[in-house]
Amino acid sequence: MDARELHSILPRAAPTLLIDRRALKLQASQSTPAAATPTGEEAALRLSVVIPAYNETARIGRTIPALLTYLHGLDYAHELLIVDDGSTDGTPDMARRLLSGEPRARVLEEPRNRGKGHAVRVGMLAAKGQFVLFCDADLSTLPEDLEKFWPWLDSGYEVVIGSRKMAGANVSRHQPLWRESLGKGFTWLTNVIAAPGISDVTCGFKCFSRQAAQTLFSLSVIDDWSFDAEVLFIAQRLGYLIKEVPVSWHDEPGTKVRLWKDTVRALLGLATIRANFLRERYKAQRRVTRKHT
Ligand SMILES: Nc1nc2c(ncn2[C@@H]2O[C@H](COP(=O)(O)OP(=O)(O)O)[C@@H](O)[C@H]2O)c(=O)[nH]1
Ligand SMILES: [Mg+2]
Repeated sequence: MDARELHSILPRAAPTLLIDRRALKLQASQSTPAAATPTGEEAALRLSVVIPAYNETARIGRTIPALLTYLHGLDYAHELLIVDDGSTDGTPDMARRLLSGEPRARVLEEPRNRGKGHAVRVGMLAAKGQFVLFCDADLSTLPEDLEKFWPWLDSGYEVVIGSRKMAGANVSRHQPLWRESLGKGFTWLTNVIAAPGISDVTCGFKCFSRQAAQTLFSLSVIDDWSFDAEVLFIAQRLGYLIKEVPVSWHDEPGTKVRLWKDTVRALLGLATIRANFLRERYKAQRRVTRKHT
């Protein structure tokens, strides 16, 4: 992409420094655990892909080979991390089999099931790439959509997230009605209670700079389905600019979300975010994000 093409997709506004006013309340004296400065091989590793996986034997037989095909076609160094979330169906063994002979793939195993948020956190903190993408094990959004993220990531946005709700998104197969409604309701509530201005809080396709991933996931504590809201809440409080990018979505049947249990948990999660904020649990070094240069 040449400079003119890049310019055409960047925001029209002049480059600005953005300071989240609420972030000013945060004390500069406390710093978050910083990412260790990457060296050598790690410095050359451009991308880490993190996949949380819970009882996914019925789906990863198709999705891991598809993901590998995409990754093998990349002309930059990358790694793949599958984080097994205490599966009882042999998911880690199957993942290891599918990844045998892949030098840059790892399977991390959690001893018990704790929820998607926990699995994503483990992967994000273990990742060594300059940018870290997490996506769902069913690849409802195809990894090819990452190509739409690069111009934003390369221009300085550190939190770039997929949206199924923006103009330009292509939902070729919807989630079941109850599941889609749950996501929409949760996004609405999150906008009101925690992180305003996000069109799709729960889309399982989000990419962070390594530094942002280390900071945000070190501070986050929620293990369940509401972890996205917490991470976005902290990101906004710390002044990270969040860029939403329309993505494609072809829903793969077999959601692991349970209607009542996960709805209650998600609501409790939003309450937890507010409570943690009041308790200054998300205190961190004040941050000023440059929009782009
Ligand atoms: N629902 C759920 N998903 C988990 C859990 N741990 C990891 N995951 C992964 O999180 C992703 C959630 O996707 P999915 O079950 O398709 O839910 P969807 O959001 O309804 O599409 C998948 O990669 C799961 O394997 C868990 O405890 N519950
Ligand atoms: Mg799914």
